[in-house]
Amino acid sequence: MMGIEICGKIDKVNGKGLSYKEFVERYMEKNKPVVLTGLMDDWKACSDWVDENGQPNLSFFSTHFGKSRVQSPSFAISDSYHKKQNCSTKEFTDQKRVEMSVSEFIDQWCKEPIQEHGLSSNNGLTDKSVLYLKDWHFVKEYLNYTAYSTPHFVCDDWLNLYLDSYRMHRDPDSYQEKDEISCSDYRFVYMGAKGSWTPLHADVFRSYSWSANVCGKKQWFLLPPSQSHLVFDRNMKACIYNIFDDISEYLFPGFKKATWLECIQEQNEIIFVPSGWYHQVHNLDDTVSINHNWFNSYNLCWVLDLMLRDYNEAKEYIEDIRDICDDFEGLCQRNLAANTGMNFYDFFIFLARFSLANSVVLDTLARDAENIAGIGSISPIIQQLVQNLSSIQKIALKMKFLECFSGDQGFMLDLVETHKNPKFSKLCYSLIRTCESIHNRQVLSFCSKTVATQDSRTSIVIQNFCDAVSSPQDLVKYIDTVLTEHTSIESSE
Ligand SMILES: O=C(O)CCC(=O)C(=O)O
Repeated sequence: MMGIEICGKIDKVNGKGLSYKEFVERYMEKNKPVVLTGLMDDWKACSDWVDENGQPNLSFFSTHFGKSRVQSPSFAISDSYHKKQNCSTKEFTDQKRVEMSVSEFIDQWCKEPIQEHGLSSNNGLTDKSVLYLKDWHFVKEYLNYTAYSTPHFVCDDWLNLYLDSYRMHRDPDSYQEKDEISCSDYRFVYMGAKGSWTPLHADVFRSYSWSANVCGKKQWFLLPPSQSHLVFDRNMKACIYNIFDDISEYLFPGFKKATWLECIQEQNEIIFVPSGWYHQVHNLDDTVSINHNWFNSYNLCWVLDLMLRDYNEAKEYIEDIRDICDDFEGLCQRNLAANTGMNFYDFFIFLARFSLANSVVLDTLARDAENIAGIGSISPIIQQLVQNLSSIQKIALKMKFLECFSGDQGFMLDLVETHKNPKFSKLCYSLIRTCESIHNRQVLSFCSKTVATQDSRTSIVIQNFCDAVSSPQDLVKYIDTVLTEHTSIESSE
């Protein structure tokens, strides 16, 4: 491959022969990519969205989902491999996006069949435009059409689970109704003709992602996080946009030293992209894929690290107006939310609500362990809830020292109020279902009554604590109380 050094391939493993524990130990915990096969057999998307010739069933999309409004970046296909250009440093930019309906997107796609990988009659210097439909919130838009089921390997997804009940960030000044879908979750459908591509990037929140090819083929180039500095310029500000551009050695002195993993992802294969791996992706065929971003106890520290970095950058940027600013910290938090998708307060509220959900479910299961015993051991679920809480506690400990939590922030999470809210019950149910799916146990029927009715027993941990959590320090203490309570239940049995 021109210009870059490929040093290896990515493991391809049949998911049917892999246990969840093996997936965690070999890939999730080690932050190592893998391609999983054999996990999409019963997906409706794999029949409905693919025609008899194995091509994307575009008329099915037009007929059933044609009215959806979507974002589609457009660009010259020759950008992807062949055109020499001087725009290799598009910091903070993505491909230019145009809003259109799915029907319009498909009409355009059908009008412009693409030639071989950008190799056109004039030496690849074609300016033919290829549209790529990205970040379509398909699941949120079509709740009654179950196109696929998330494989259990990748379902411990705190981000989407939380967003099914709450919003991550709502800025009252800039809030718009249309944000409702666009900020609603991180579950997407991508559709692009052969030659469409995604520039080099690491994922939002430094989350994990998984991407499943329902139709078509993708080529991935991945760079381990230990080498991410090599794709930044000498000031560590701008990131390379397209690794196949003619990259200036003066501007990007490290780039030549980068060693990449390459992978061809075939139809019906799912790639797991770990946290902080920079990657560039090319559609080698007309392709439809499903893509989720997510985080959990294994990569939560990546999310905080990114936020700390982005926060320091946001602060540095406006340092010279600190003295004339009424609420400098507030402005930093607003800028952080605008650039990163959430600020420290949003992240903290998320951690606090999620801890409360874990503690309520833990409390219910631990107390009902005897009744549930008939269905087999629930200890893997209990262990997971304890692990979730411990990982949040570690993050809260690091957040204790942040400037934004030093004074009276004027916000708090009322535990009793939160617990009474139906949104919170929904979060608890989803958490239980996730645990069931990961550990292959059925426990929902044993906990649903207590979760739904906010049985007083489930509030014991709350009652033993104070009523509200308003700082990371409180959250650390709250989790301590929950874990101590849990240990005492266990030892009394
Ligand atoms: O499929 C693509 O074009 C990009 C997907 C991607 O970047 C991701 O899953 O993180």
